[in-house]
Amino acid sequence: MIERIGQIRAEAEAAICAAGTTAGLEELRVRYLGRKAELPNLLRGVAELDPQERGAVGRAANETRQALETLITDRGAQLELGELRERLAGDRVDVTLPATPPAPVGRLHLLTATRREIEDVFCGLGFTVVEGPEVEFVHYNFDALNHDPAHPARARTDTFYVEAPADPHGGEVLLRTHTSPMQIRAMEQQPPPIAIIVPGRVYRRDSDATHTPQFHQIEGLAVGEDVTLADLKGTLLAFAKAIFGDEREIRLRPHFFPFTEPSVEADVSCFMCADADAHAPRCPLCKGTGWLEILGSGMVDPNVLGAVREHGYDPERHQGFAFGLGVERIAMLKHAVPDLRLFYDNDLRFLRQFG
Ligand code: 2NL
Repeated sequence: MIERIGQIRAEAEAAICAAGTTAGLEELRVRYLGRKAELPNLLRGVAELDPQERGAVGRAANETRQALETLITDRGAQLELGELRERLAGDRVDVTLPATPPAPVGRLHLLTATRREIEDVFCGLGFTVVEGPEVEFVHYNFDALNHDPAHPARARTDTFYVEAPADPHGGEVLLRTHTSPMQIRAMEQQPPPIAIIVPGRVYRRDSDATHTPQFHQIEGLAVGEDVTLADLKGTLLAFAKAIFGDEREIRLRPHFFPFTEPSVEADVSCFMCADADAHAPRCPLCKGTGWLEILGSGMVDPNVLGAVREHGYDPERHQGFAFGLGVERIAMLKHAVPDLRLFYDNDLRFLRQFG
């Protein structure tokens, strides 16, 4: 019987060492140590053996069972590790591969791309971007900006008024006609020095080939103790070069705005004639003048600073410049878009040409 136990042990050891998978190993465990296996059966029968034989057989069988259990546990750990490694190698996911099918990414609308381009230029010059409400109080949209109550822009025929809860300033509520109201709000929140731009939608009662009731503006404001008209000119020149090309020049022409004094309109030298043949006929973009109007600007009127006096702006001590531009106008000039309404038709044949 001792001999038989030795045979079982030798056979089982060889089989366990040769097992190639955890499943195969489990079968061996059942075959050699399971309830119906020979060795456990033998162990159960030890009590019936001759007393002389009992001790030696019982010891040999027990030892063998323990040895085989240890062997199975060790081999099992080895096989499990190997199988885990194999699974990990096989299941590896390359997260840098493109998704399938490739996700359609679309493109930015030309107005969005232009707005972002302009924002980048002014951020590079040290301005911060701030945004504000499109539904405004007359106080922020007109009064604080030195707009005379009789100014035509305030008329029912020019501006969208809104039925809304009473304005704490006692005035009416409207769709903002420019983004300057947010500049007043920003000055209320931040003492000088300040340098911000405010992009956003604005609304006017206008509708023809060159006007839509809603369009996009970017206004800029820089106020400190020594911000001058020269700073305005340098800022606008840097802007014009960044958007229209490094060869561009600008010129300022006197103008009038209620919120600036002096006020100027800024022109950029025409990039179409500059790049064209010197003998070309009258330039279709600048109509032969050599200049393109790009925006309105000026030195902030002291009355505007007076409206935010309680927030640290002293018209005797502080001064600065402001400007306002139409995003549509800049995009039309830069990309020779012939009609403003193309921006809003959502015709993909137009939109796909950009971005
Ligand atoms: C245009 C050009 C302009 C401003 C906007 C402004 C804002 C503050 C103070 C002073 Cl808070 N000015 N904005 C200045 C000049 C021109 O817009 O063509 N507007 C109709």
